[in-house]
Amino acid sequence: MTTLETPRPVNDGDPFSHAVLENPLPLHAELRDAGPVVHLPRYDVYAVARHEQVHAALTDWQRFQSAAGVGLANFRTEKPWRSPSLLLEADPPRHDAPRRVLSKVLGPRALRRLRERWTADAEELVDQVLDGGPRFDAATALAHVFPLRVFPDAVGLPPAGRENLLPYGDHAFNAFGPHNDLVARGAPRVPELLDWVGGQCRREVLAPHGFGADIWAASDRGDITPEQAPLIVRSLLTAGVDTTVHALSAVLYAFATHPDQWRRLRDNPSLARVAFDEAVRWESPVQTFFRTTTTAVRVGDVRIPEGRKVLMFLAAANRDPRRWENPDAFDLSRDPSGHVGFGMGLHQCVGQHVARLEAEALLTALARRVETIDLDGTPKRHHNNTLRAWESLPVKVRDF
Ligand code: HEM
Ligand code: OVM
Repeated sequence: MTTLETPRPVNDGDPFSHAVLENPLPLHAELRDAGPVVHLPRYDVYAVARHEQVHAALTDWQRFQSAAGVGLANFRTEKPWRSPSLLLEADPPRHDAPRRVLSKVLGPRALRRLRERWTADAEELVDQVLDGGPRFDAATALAHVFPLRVFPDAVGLPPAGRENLLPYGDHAFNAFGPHNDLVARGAPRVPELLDWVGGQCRREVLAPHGFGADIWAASDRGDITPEQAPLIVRSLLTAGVDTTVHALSAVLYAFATHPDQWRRLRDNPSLARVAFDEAVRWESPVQTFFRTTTTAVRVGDVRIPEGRKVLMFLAAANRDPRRWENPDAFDLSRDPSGHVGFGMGLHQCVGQHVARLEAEALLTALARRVETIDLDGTPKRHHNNTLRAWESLPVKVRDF
């Protein structure tokens, strides 16, 4: 052996263990500090955790592909648990048409029609919850409820079976990780959930107006094929619920632990959107995604061979002190743009305007009625291989 070889940084940790899912911050710091890229022998994958390298991988779809899956499973050699997403798990040119259609369907014009209704729905929900008294669970009473009140209606789903949406999404996000106990626990319901979700994507089942109908209309125009339409609807049902639920929990937790920032939002409700993006940076409801190298790639001094999985730590990049001043502070006066909580580049979240509108509606409604919001007991994490989530967030508010 020559002594001239640069040692490849290694980390023995398991990003998907319960200890790390409970508190991933120490592992994130270790990975960032170990170097621009770190090998994880536990899964034989490469990890990037600094903002610079995460951003670079996200925007280099030619060398860091998605079509081999954005989870640990390599679709070149392993059968996916469901047919791959036409958006998330596709590369150009196949990614292009579905992406164009969904960007339009979820774009500013479509959302303008929803704003008034979602604002009224948020006010009604906040009134209902506050009528029950000043103590409640902000996760189960608000964050878990609001997206389910507004989003399935906007898609045009029938009422029956909506209780399947969160379990389906939870499993889908677990399935990006290794086959650990979290995946095993979800597995028994997979056939039933796939069946139900598949059924909801059919044209006859969807309301005549809504995101679902708009996707089918795009197939009438020939922008996508009729075979693609149901899978694009499926993307909404997979990615559109758990993400916003946990992002709303994140922003509520942030405010419950930063009373000075709540005060600022109350004084200036137009900060609601910045507050939400800052919470997405700070908490990163979607913690990680993988890519697969299409060629040998050099990152720093390390050569990643072709066909290898690279784990991108969005959450670690979003708190990288090399990129952010005082990264651990939840601070409405910072400019959070450039965070990678919604990804970056070609696959950057196509539903981010939907998420921001939900957050703006709920935060504005809360700011109108709630003077102070404090933790009222110990919050409890929900563990998921990809999502950072709360199962319970007991709070006490002062209403006025
Ligand atoms: C893509 C996060 C809400 C639909 C993504 C990606 C991230 C993300 C990180 C990039 C994936 C990649 O690069 O491989 C989030 C977060 C949300 C959120 C944190 C809430 C705060 C939503 C909503 C919808 C949605 C509400 C649907 C209405 C999608 C879809 C993609 C995507 C379809 C794939 C886009 C593509 O590959 O071109 N999201 N998302 N997301 N998101 Fe979201
Ligand atoms: C999809 C999708 C997109 C983003 C996230 C996601 C489960 C799924 O297109 O199915 O997570």
